[in-house]
Amino acid sequence: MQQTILDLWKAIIASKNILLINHIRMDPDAFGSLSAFYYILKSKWYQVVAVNDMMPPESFAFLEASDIFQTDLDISAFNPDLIISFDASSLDQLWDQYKNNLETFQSTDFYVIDHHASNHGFGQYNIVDPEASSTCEITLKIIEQLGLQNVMTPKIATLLTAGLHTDTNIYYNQNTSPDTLRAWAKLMEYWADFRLPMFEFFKKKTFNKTKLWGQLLSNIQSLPLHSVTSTPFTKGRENNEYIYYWIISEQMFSDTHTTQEDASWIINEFLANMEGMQVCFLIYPLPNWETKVSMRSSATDVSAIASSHGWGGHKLAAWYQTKLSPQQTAENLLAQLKKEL
Ligand SMILES: [Mn+2]
Repeated sequence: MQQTILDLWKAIIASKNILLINHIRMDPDAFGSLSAFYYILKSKWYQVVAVNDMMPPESFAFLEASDIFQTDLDISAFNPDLIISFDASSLDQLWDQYKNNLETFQSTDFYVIDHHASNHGFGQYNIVDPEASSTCEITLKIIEQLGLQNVMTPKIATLLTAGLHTDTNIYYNQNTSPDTLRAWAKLMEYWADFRLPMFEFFKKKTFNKTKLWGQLLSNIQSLPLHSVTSTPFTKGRENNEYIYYWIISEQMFSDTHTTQEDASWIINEFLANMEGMQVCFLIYPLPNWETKVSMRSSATDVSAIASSHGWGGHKLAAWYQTKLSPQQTAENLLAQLKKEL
């Protein structure tokens, strides 16, 4: 990997036009790693452009880098000498920008920077480290290895913290390593405004969202599993494993002037942290009249349940959609879970 990073630098020095790309429906890691590298290259006077099929979501605007992205660039006219991809784990994730410019991609030096274990190295050159928490962590490593610290700014450091924070769920999930924390410490030393992305992506609550969450909190449903024989130690909490769930109705969204986006985080914030949680799920209606189910578990393989409905996810976090009503979906899922648990 070290050699590939040095080769990347040689390719950068030899280039006039550099094209940066990241995965479709970009997340803060894809956004932060690409834009941090964009500003590093810009400060060295390179001709750099960033492309994606979609502009970044409105919720990234506070990072003040969204305007570097273009969705309708004529890539062959730009005629890049070097293409660098950020946080994409396969070619599919580069979507139409890749499909519509196959010839350019295949005839240009193409570097892939990523941290997904499923990435088999789809670039001509690959800087892929599955041990890294995030592509932002790898990007910082590249910047330091190439001795580019002198062009680091607080803005670039802040962009990199966005990917570290979100891909580790604020240094909580299993992506978090001692190297991740060292990277965070370095970004603090570069004067990253590290609290800003933390607030915007995790802590911020709007008034309407708080009203919706209030309705949900007071309506939490629980179903005890596996009754444990009463002993002096378990007395009063014989049922120590539960299914916890919420069903959100269309009415709740309209009463509180909220949308699906306001609901999605509550499962991580509350249901997933309930004491004795074996499985938990959140069910809500989508604008297309379908119903979305989001599941978490402490050990049960919920991705198997999701794939039985034609969807997927990870062992402990999975999701699916159905055409049934939220109420009917909940009844079916509870019946399915009771059979499995
Ligand atoms: Mn990532």
